[in-house]
Amino acid sequence: MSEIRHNWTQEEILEIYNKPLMELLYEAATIHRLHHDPNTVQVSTLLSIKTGGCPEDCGYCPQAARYHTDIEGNDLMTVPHVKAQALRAKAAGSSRVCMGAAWRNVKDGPEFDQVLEMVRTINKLEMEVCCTLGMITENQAQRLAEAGLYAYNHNLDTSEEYYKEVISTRGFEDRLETIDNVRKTNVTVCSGGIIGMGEKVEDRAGMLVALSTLSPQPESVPINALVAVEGTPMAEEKPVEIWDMIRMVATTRIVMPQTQVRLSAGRTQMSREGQAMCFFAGANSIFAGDKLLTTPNPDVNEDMEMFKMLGLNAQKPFVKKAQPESVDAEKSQYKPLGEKPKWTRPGHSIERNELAKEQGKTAKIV
Ligand code: SAM
Ligand code: DTB
Ligand code: SF4
Repeated sequence: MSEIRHNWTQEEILEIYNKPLMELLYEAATIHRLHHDPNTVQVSTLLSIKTGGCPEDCGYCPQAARYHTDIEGNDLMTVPHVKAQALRAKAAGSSRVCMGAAWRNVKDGPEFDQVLEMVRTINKLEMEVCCTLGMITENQAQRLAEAGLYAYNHNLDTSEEYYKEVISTRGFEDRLETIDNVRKTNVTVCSGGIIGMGEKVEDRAGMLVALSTLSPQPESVPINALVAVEGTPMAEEKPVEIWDMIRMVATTRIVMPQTQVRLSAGRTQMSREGQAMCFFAGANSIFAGDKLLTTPNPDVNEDMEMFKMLGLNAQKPFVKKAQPESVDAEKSQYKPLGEKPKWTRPGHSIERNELAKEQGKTAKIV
């Protein structure tokens, strides 16, 4: 029951997902207890260091420039600003800061150098540092690792089949390649996805096949419920049922026993009872702070109350893996290569994305 398997099939995963709920919960909770302290939850704070204006067409994302959403775009944050936010997050009980940038991929140059400085700064505050910056090369992953990065988030988002219905500006294989580049360093991998985008249960299982057959499996797997934002192609998607979230969390726990399963976007729509069932089913990390990247998240005090009520404790930093060292910029052994990798650009047409783009154009003219 406690072995790590890298050969899960879609049929096996579907069978787990569709079990009678009580059996699914019992199995997931049992595996959870074999590998983790069930009363400890890792808490991360998200920080959008570069918001909006993204060239990609991800159908779920309010930061894609082509859709007309209400978010306020920003240039890259300064290092002192990031440091101040990290200190706030630490004081509020977070052990990790996850910095997100609305980029397709990382480009070598002053902005990436600034991100590397943010990584060094937060690591020196004795906090785990995570980045989610889009696609990266092996050299860029090495430079992030050398700066003291603890984790890199790069979601597969859904199954390889359904990916084509969500994004046309990059391919599923690009995502796998970036994860592979991160794996060549000592940075841990955080990769998961979103449910509630109109996908079938088979796609949820397909995504879990793709993640669980990675070797090693990702150290962290975020399960997001779609936050349907007005102006995006998925604005009209119905909210995810809590039962789907519980089943997805439990199935993830069973196929990836050692992973930290992160109950991610969508918590504002979930009751405390619903979240408690997710923790019972094996979720053992959350994003805290009243904002995710651009959309709301439960208030920090509410989460603290929930932790108290459920008897949960926030995980200390670096208990799963030692703190990486931060090498200063002047002492770096990796030079930027200025590569221009040929990430794919399938460019096929996705009807709902095209429609939202057209509506976006009209909204911008008016
Ligand atoms: N641009 C980078 C990338 O795409 O990898 C990093 C930032 S991106 C916003 C990080 C992740 O946020 C996406 O992969 C997606 O899984 C999640 N996300 C974005 N919009 C979301 C939404 N509306 N609801 C749920 N999750 C969302
Ligand atoms: C992840 O899987 N979820 C987080 C984090 N990784 C970067 C982001 C959720 C974003 C939700 C929409 C928004 O706030 O813009
Ligand atoms: Fe850009 Fe990332 Fe949003 Fe896609 S998910 S539009 S790559 S910020």
